[in-house]
Order: sequence, then C-alpha cells, then structure tokens
Amino acid sequence: MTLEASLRTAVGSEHVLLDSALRASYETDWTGRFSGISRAVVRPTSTAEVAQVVRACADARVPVVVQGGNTGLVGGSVPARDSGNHPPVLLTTSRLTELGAVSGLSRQVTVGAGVTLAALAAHARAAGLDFGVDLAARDSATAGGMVATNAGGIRVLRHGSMREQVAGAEAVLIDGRIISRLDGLAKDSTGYDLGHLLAGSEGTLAVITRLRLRLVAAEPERAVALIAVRGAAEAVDLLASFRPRLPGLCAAELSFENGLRLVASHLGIGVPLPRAGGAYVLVEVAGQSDPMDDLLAALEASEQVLDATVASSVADRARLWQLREGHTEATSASGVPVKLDVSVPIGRLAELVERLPGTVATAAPGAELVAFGHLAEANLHVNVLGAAGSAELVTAAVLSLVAKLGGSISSEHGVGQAKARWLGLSRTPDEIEVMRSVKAAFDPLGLLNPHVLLPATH
Ligand code: FAD
Ligand code: 2HG
Ligand code: ZN
Repeated sequence: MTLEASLRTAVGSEHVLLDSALRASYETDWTGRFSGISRAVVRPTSTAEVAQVVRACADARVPVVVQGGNTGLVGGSVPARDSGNHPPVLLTTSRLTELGAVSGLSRQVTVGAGVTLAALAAHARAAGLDFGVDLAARDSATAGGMVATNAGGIRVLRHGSMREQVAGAEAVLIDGRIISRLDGLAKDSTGYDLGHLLAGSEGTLAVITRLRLRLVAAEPERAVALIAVRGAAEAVDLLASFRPRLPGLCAAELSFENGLRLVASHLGIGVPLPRAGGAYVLVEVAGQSDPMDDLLAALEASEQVLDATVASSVADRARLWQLREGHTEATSASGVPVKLDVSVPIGRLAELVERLPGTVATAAPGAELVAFGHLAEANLHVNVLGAAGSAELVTAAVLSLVAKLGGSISSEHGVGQAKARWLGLSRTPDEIEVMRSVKAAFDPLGLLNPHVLLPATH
C-alpha cells in the first residue's frame, strides 16, 4: 500500500489533501516569510487517527510537520523551503476540537489540541472561570500549538506562560504509541514530567493530541490606562512603583512612538496622548471589584508619568488594546519584517532599547526598527522592516547583542526555523547535546519537524 492509501484509510479521502491548491494555505506561515511544499495535508479527528497517520509516515520514513492554527512566527508550522525532494506530510490538528467539561473543583479542563484559545477561554468563562494565557492571535492559535511553543502573551505577569497551565497531556509518539496523563492530579512527583517537557518542544518530540489545562478565577472588573513615560528605563521604574500598589495588575505592555503611529495609521485612528513620551506603557488591572480608584491612585503617586489616558468604557479599553495588539498586523501590512523575540534581565532592558537602533542600522542601513513587547518579562519584539535582503545579518547582530546582555534569543515564540542556527547563543554545547539526546529518545529516526529548533549538524 502507498503512504497516500494508508493515510486515506486512516482519516478518509476527504481529509487527505493532495492537490497543491488545497494544500497552499497550510504551506505558508502567518508572516509570509516561511513556506515549503508538503506531500499531503492530513486532517485527523481523533487521537487514534493521529496515531495511524504518524505510524504510516514512520513506516514510510516520511517526515511529519505538525500544525495547529499556523499563527507561529518562527516558521515551525510549515515545511522547510528545501524539503522539495523529500517533502513531509503536514498533519493539522484543526479537527481535534473536543471541549471537555470544566471541573470547578479542580479548576481544570481537558481539551483537544486543535481547540482555539478563543474557544477555550469562552468555554472557561461560561463555567465562571477563565483561562490564564491570552494573546492577540486568540481566534486561530490552538491549545496544542501554544503548549508546543510555550506561548506567553499579555497575562504572563499574572498567570505565567503556557507551561504553567499544563496539568497533563496526551501525545502520540512517532511509532504510533500514545502516552496519556490527563488525570490532572494536583500533586504528582513521579519522576520526569513528560507533559511539561512537551511545552516548548515545537513539534519535535511528539504530536500533542489532548491537554489537561489549569483554569483561573474570573476577574470581571477591569481598568486600563495608556501611559507616556520618558523612555524604557522610566517604564521599568513605573512598573516597579505599580507592582506593590496594584496586586491586581495583569498586563504591562511596552511600545514606542513610531510603533504606535504605525498602528494608529493602519487602523485609521489617532494616538490618544498629545504629550508624547519616549515610551508608552499600557497597563490593565483586574479584580472582583472595580480597580479604577487603585489605578488612579497609582498614577497619581508615580513620578514617571508624563501623560496618561484612562479608559472610561469597555469600548475605550478595546481601543487602547488595539493600539498595542495591532503592532503585528500593522508591521506586516508594511512588508515582511525580520521578526525577533528576545528577553533580557529587566535591569538591562533600557540598555537593549538604547543599543538596538545602532545595531540594526549597522546590519541593515536604512531599515526601520519597530520594537514593542511585554514589559514585566523584559520581552522585546524586534521587527525590522526593509531588511529582507539582510535578514541573516540583522538576526546575528540583534541576537548577539541580546546574548551579551545575558538574555534569551527566544522569549515566547520558540526557535523554529528562524533561529535554529543561533541556538548556541542561548544554550551551551552540553545543553544542546542533552536536547539532542532527548529528541533521539522520542524520535530516533528524526522524522518529527526535523528542520525545527535544533541546528543542522552538517
Ligand atoms: P502553529 O503556528 O500551528 O505551530 C507552532 C509550533 O507548534 C510549530 O512548531 C508546530 O509544529 C507546533 N505544534 C502545533 N501544534 C502542535 C501539536 N498539537 N503537537 C505538537 N506540536 C505542535 N505568541 C506569544 O507567545 N505571545 C503573543 O503575545 C503572541 N501574539 C501573537 C499575535 C499575532 C497577531 C500572531 C499572528 C501571533 C502571535 N503569537 C504570540 C505567536 C503564536 O500565536 C503562538 O506561537 C502560538 O502559540 C502558535 O499557536 P498555533 O496553534 O498557531 O501553532
Ligand atoms: C505580541 O506580543 C506577539 O504582540 C507578536 O508576541 C509579536 O509580532 C510580533 O513580533
Ligand atoms: Zn508577544
């Protein structure tokens, strides 16, 4: 039997896409920077079907690329450009959309890997709880993809990243075996935590099929403000003064004037603060009762505030959030950016911000730098427009600077194809060797996302 015939037997003919026009939307990533040909796109609907698909591919020695919502920003969800002679099967989790019953007592839920963040959050809210991670790609990003990249987003300072939400996982290994630990025990110290190992594995170890996820208390009352400060150092000081005053602080997002103007012009709206600062911080405070008075008092007490606008309605809040969350779309609407996602010790954030323009200008003269990010984690998204021809130079220069400052080359998006070559800037040779051993233990034939995360050895 051919591989195609085995795949049809596993999932049904209508879910094995062979036609290039039908495969096309799966083969290019969200940024438009990464694309590659697949042999087939396969859409299983259950764990058993995933196991059959993966085993058939392993028997035929054909690589498997795993895809969730295809919103990843590092090229991990699509085939490599140069896989033409030996194209992988692309396995999409789009039909793994089970939503289990919410347990109010354990504050957990079991969901299929292909459930979108928006569906998961709505499901939790309908049961009087909430999901702790949120990010702008919520309508498409999936639970499985978010665990696989250890996604962060806009609530990390309150609830942590995706790994912290994982209470258990079910996954299919390359030989079709299923490991399943979805009991969600509140305490369990029985050796290695395989579910947590899958967080950040970027599809290189196993196909995640279901997840047991923690939920958090709903905090229905919100207050949001956009604050202008002199620069990145003052943004950090502002955060330091807010933290003890605002225990309900759940977001602190950083942007700069050129980025805000780009987003405002993309959305056709004005920037709401007439007195510009060198940097802007969007803060959100949440609670069971209205946190507005606490936010106003914190603003009053802060020495760093140059100007601020406080949202007075739900629509106002959404408008302020649009200015922050619109950066990715607005940047992409101006071209295909070189996109980097880095973090440094928070005490060195101001230095990073100060040194970035010179570093980028040297690597790609005339390119435009748009930086923004998550202030509390000192996580900066470095987008460089007009540098497509110098992508490698820009990447090397920015990531080397970050490494010198003691930071990480991948804060929350993963390593993917985009940064595999530079893994050695953030991990020692011994650490990379151990990572390779872990990969080999899960995937001895090297068939799962072979182009992702670990640098090629040849
Ligand atoms: P995909 O893009 O499909 O895949 C991502 C990686 O996970 C790939 O390596 C893939 O092989 C692997 N994978 C997917 N599903 C599985 C599975 N079931 N089993 C094993 N491996 C799997 N990220 C943040 O961290 N914070 C943000 O604030 C944020 N904001 C964003 C805003 C926008 C507008 C966009 C477009 C993206 C943003 N992202 C953000 C990036 C992206 O949304 C996340 O990386 C997300 O986790 C990807 O989920 P996905 O389902 O789209 O995964
Ligand atoms: C965000 O924080 C996302 O908005 C996307 O992580 C970052 O587009 C980017 O570079
Ligand atoms: Zn981000």
